[in-house]
Amino acid sequence: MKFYVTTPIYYVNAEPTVGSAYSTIAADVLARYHRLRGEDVLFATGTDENAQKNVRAAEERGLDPMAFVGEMAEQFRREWLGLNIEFDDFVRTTEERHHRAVQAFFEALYKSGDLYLGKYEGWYCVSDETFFREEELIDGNCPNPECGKKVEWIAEPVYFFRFSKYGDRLLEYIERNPGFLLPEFRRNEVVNFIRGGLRDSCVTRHSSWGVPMPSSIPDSDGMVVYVWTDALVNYLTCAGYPDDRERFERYWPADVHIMAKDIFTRFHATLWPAMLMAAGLPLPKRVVAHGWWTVGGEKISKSGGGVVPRPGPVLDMVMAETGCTRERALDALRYYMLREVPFGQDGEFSGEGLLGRYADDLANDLGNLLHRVLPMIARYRKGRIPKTSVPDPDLHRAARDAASGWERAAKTLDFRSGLEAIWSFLAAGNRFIDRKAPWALAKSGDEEALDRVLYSAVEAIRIAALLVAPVMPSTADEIESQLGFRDWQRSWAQAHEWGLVPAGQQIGRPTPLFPRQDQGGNAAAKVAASPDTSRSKEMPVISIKEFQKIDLRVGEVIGAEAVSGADKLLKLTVSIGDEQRTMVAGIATAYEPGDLVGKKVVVVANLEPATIRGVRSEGMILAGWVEGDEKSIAMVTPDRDLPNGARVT
Ligand code: ME8
Repeated sequence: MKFYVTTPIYYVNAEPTVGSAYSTIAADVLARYHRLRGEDVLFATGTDENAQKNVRAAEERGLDPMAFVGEMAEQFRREWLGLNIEFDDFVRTTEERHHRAVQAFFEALYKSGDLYLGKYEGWYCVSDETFFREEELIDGNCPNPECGKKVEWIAEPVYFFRFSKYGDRLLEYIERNPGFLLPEFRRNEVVNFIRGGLRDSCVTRHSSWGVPMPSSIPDSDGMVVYVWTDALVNYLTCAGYPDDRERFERYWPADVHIMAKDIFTRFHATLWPAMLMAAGLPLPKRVVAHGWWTVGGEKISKSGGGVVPRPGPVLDMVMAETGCTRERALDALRYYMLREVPFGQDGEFSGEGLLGRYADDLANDLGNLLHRVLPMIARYRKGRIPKTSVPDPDLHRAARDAASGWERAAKTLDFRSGLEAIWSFLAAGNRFIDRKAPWALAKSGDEEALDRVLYSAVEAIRIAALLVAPVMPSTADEIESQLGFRDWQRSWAQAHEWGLVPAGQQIGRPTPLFPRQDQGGNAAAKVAASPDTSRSKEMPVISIKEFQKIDLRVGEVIGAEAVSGADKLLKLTVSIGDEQRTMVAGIATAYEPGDLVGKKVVVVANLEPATIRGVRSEGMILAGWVEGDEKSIAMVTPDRDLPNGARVT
């Protein structure tokens, strides 16, 4: 059995956001699950580098495009590794192997007779890398409501793909393969799009940036393949097309293509299958569109304006608010994104939502189960797992139901339902302990009954760790280690078995999985306040009235100390006139506490207080930084001496 899953390949015009992380995490979860099932998994992701918008982004920064895309691709790769994404292939569309694949694919299209030379006259949006007809524009601009940017007029000889010919075949294919396009409501959108009539699609551009058309195709001098066509072929490149036939036969067709709704209907659900039909290649088995993550109702976009939550600062926020490790914060983020909204729907990304899931589902339901049981094993059985062969039938059934629930949900990428099934099982586990009251059994001296209850509870925890492993891999490792496993080989089949924890196994050191601190902090504000220079140019315009709501004051640092357990935070005492405030500031990478006393700073005096690492913070100190360089953090300070408490306007 093989399983080939893909994410979109991302434009490298700006750094990844939690939006781009979403598709990648979803693909990683599926890949991990299928690996646990013993399947031969190919999980491919990568970067879409031949876009004009990447060149523009490089030019804006005064950089050479090739050097720029290389650097950005590396950033994406590192970001995914940091999010514990276990991809098997990372393709860059500037790679030679990809050029080979695109050219071979175009030769196949040309042979099919479905490529013809024509002239394109029309509009092009560089931001969306999409052609539009005059009547599609809105006020002369890009009709995509998320974009609305200026379009450019193009008149050039190009190759067209005879897309119009494939409408009926596509409709028939969709009809015959109900699981091909998901979710279902989007399938209907695609059907309507096709019924509305497909227009032949322009598949080349005149440019020096991109994959050159193969020289065997006549009159294609100076032409490169249109970036969307080139990008879609990446799915073949990773499967070994065209040279590695063995690999290609093994992995193609892909089992699942994952992407957001914006690139589903026009590209992945219609153009791509039609081109594959023309080239005589099998179609992917599933094409699945998820929704958009938004902030304040606006799509989170790499280069967009407004708040751009990026994974790093979001994890920092979770760590600061809860005191957990980076690994746990990451698993919390992975869990939150898949549990919070049904795959396919849009969702509002919020720090409060994430911390709510952390507290309720992770610390409470999952963490509690572990932390109730392990201390009892330590206390009543000297840390050794008791021996018994009788499973608790209800708990055993609940475990099997959870495993089957996840399996069903994974087929249609219904992650939320899959996690709900697992969480019903965790609830059953916690109820089991309440009902059986092992502490009472210990008191009454019913040793056999106590063994049975403790062993069943441990088995439930082992299975829970396995079930959550695709979504929260490092948490599963930690739970297993606390159960005393060393080098345990996980496999999905173990979710249906009972009695795998060896009797007599010595448990590990119980440590809080998802530690808790005051959850009352203003997490949304902190996500929003994560330093981010890339969005500064396109921040929304605010009125003077809105600005005046911010109470900025001159303050003087009169005390500074480290915050225990947090290397980036300092606890400052700041005098703002009549008042002294405690403020926690993430500036420890750039300042020693001793440097700060006596410094004048500018503070936001009316920020909602938040508890960070157990310290109540009553304001925010303004500082700037060069993104990614924590040593560059510099506090804002008045140019001339001003009294403490003076207003800054
Ligand atoms: O479209 N919510 O690249 P891209 C959810 N290069 N998902 C989001 C998101 C959000 N707010 N923002 C981004 C391209 N994504 C092309 C793809 S594929 C052959 C070529 C995710 O960098 C989502 O998967 O604009 C979306 O489809 C993808 O990033 C777009 O990334």
